[in-house]
Amino acid sequence: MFHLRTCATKLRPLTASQTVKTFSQNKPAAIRTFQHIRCYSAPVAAEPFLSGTSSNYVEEMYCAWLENPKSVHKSWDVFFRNTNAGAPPGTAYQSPLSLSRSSLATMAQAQSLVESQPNVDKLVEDHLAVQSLIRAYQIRGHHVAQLDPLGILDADLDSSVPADIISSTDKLDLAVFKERLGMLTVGGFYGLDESDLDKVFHLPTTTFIGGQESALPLREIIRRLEMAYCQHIGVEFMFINDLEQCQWIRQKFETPGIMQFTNEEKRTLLARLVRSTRFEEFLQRKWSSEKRFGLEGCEVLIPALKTIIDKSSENGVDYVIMGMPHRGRLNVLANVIRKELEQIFCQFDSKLEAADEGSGDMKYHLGMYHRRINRVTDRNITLSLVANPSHLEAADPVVMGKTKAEQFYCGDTEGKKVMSILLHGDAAFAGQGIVYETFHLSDLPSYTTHGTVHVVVNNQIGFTTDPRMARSSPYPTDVARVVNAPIFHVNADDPEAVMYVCKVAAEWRSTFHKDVVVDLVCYRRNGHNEMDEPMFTQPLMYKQIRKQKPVLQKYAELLVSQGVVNQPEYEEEISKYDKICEEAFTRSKDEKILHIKHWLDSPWPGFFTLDGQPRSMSCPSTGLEEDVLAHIGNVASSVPVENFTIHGGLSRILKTRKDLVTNRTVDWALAEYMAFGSLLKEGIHVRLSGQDVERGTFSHRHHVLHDQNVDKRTCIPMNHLWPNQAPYTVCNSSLSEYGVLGFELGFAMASPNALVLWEAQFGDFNNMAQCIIDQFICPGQAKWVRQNGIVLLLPHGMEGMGPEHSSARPERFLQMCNDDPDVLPDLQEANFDINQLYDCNWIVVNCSTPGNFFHVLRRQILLPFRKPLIIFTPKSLLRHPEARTNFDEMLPGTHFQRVIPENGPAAQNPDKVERLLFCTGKVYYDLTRERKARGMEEQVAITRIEQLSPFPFDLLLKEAQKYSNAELAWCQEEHKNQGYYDYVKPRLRTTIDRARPVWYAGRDPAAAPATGNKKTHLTELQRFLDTAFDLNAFKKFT
Ligand SMILES: Cc1ncc(C[n+]2csc(CCOP(=O)(O)OP(=O)(O)O)c2C)c(N)n1
Repeated sequence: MFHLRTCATKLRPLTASQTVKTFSQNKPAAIRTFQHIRCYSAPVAAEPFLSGTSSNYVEEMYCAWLENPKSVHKSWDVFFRNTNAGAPPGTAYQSPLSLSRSSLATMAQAQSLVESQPNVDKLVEDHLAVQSLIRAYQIRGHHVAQLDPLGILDADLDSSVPADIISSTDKLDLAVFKERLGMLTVGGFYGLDESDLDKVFHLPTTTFIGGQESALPLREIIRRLEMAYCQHIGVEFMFINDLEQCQWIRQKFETPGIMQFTNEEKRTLLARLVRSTRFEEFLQRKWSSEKRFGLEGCEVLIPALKTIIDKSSENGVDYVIMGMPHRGRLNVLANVIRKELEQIFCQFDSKLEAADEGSGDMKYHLGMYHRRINRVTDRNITLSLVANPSHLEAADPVVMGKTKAEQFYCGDTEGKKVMSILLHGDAAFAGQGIVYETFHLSDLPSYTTHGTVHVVVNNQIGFTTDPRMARSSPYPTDVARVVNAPIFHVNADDPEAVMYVCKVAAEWRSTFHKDVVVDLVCYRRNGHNEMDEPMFTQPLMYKQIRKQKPVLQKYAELLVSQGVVNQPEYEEEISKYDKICEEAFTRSKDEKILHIKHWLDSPWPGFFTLDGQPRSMSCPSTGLEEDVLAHIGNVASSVPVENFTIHGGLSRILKTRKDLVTNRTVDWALAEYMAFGSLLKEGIHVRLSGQDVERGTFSHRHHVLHDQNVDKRTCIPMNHLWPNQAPYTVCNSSLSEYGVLGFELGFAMASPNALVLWEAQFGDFNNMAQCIIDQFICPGQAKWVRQNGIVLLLPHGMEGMGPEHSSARPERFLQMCNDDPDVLPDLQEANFDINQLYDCNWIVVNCSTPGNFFHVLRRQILLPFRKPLIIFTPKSLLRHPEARTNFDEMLPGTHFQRVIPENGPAAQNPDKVERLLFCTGKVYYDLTRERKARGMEEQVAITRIEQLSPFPFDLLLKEAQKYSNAELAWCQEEHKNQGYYDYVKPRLRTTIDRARPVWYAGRDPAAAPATGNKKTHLTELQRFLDTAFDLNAFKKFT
């Protein structure tokens, strides 16, 4: 309304034709998009009926009138002429008599202006009513669409028809229609009645139901609305707050006759349905008692996916990354990705031996990567299905991350070449929070993949649970509304409707680069898996399902009746595919060995040898030339752009950095800078993501500088290091751990030549991402033979900050390490340390010096293979004056130190040492301070284990042997049932062949990771330090 008033005066002096000229210059030709140009005069705006959505309608009328005064009803012509002639507010049009007494007076005043049209008020009202009706269908038509193929459930869990829709399921059955229309008239909602049905109404520009016609009888308007919104497609889109996008969707679904298919397309669709259906039938025949999570009841999924891929390929996409759950996965592998059938079939053979290292996974979890020609578009297309655990929806962010990475590496900044498709079950899509977390990444600059096509296999059941018990939202897809994604519900027993929405979904993605959802409302013909009895819990539904004709049969009959195919052709198509399956089955019997490698979803060409081995089994020095260190240090302590004002406090921080560089030392932040900066120089992309990582939770990092005078002007000095460096990405993430860690894991999957790091705000928040850690990072290589070099930075340390924010839970990571605590490896083996790394499932470190942190980050990339790296990072040590490293320890020839041995007075005279304390991380500084205070530097040696896993047996054996008279003790600041003790103790014992006991100095067992009381914290600290330095403490136990 604001615009109505402001624009009006400008237009007033113009004639209609003059105004038309001005207006049409602003109007794009292609789509009937509605501009935000409001061009009424103030008096018009003051008309009582011009409020809310009705103003749109009148505005459209006005535009039409401007273009051609005869194109609108006479009443409108009079109304607009009166308005432009300057009729005072409220007099150009008169509101209905019934409204108020005062309006009667106003009407009398204006009567002369509208004399030529005594029924103008009724006409305006009726037009407004029709516009409201059209809008009601656009907003709520999907509630009455016939979406359930079984006809027993309402897809929105609500059987009522919205009160403002004149729909009947009998499609304008006159009796029902009359009844409903009558109800509306009585309620006075529209003021329309049966006598209006044959009146002609001008159509607003916000509908496309007219096709070439600008006016239609009401009866036809309703019929067309029903055709567009209440058949087998339910379109949910009116929540989208972008007019162009809404117009686009309206045009796609409302235009009469838009859903047309050629006979060729219909035959292709039938052939795809044949493959989908017969594949499941074949598996059922051959392995009737094997679980396969068949697709029966949603066979249309295969042609649906193929349509999305064809259409996307046509629009320029050449790489599609997919994630999907169990349902129909084998079918997708066979018929969408085109995995060789014999490879799938031999997975059912329980006698096949596994050829690769690792423990493998169930056949319906494995991934796949395949490059082939898309036959429809004749273009190359790469399809990748990401391997996933049973944990539903957990792969969503992983797929997104991998997609983002693939886009990044091929410079696809708008998602035109690489896209993702995510499949979901209805129960999981509604129930799993990770879906929401993933949606919230979809539009963030450093995380967007420029639109994902989501396909929901909505079989209206989750294992045994009815949707009415499984969700509180009307549809399982409502979560997508948060990102303004349009949602296309479609009855999966209407294959052409499904193909149509899939085409539109793919076009939407390539037009707007935003997410879109296709909700395939279907059913599950069998139990949850093939062994399951669904009648126990869904008797009525399954009685109906038993009667349900399979979609292939229905569609074949339809095409035969239309003469598109004949019966023999159809049967020929079936036997052709059955033969393909049979032949593959025969070949599958020749397979003697099962290669999980054939199921790799992310190959890294060139990184390994042809047979998948590392190119070497050594790691070069991770040190750097002094000038490189100095250069990075100088950039890190400067602002590399002109006229950029940074905060005064930051200037001081940069000054401190500068002093460190001058003194040839690094603190933690500088060490990290040097590791990242040097890798960038070597062409390695570095990506650091997590909450507030740009500055760093502890305000130590400051990788993004903010101009204090110019809003949003930032500078990333790391990207100003070298002329041809790799790009550095540092991005504050959404407040999600599960989603963001999953995303970064996916990003790291795409290439071995990137250092991808996720930092938890505090280490304990890693448990919000537990599923990614437990299901992907820890066992990923064992299950799916794919390596991953993701780095987790987990701030950890008992600093009196309470039970939260203290522990990154090292015990959990260590408990999941795959090395044997009781077996001493062959320490004489060449490259023992590298072999150990190669064999482990992940590397767990806790560095006590910035230099070692620098080395381990660089080693992560210089290793000839990739393993996840878990780093417990410090908090107070970030600023600890002793936690510094001299450049000398970072020069060429230096390495990451798995163990930092005692190097003080005790090491000079090891025989005199009475106790050898082993520790890791920050407690080292407490121990050395205490030892010094007690003057025990000759009696107690302190050795730091920097790499906890794989356990440095070789180096620790040397330490133990060196201090042969000393008692051995493990000291940690964590509680006894936490931290590292349970991991370290048996391994230390194995190292020394159990010749000496390994004592414990640390906090007592506890339920919480740390006390909430500062005094207790300090008391506990002092108590375990006392134990560590009381040389009699363990005597009583011997
Ligand atoms: C996170 C998670 N919780 C529980 C399960 C166990 N589970 C496996 S399938 C399934 C039902 C899934 O229903 P839906 O998402 O509708 O897919 P459908 O099996 O019907 O295709 C459940 C609960 C699981 N796999 N993952």
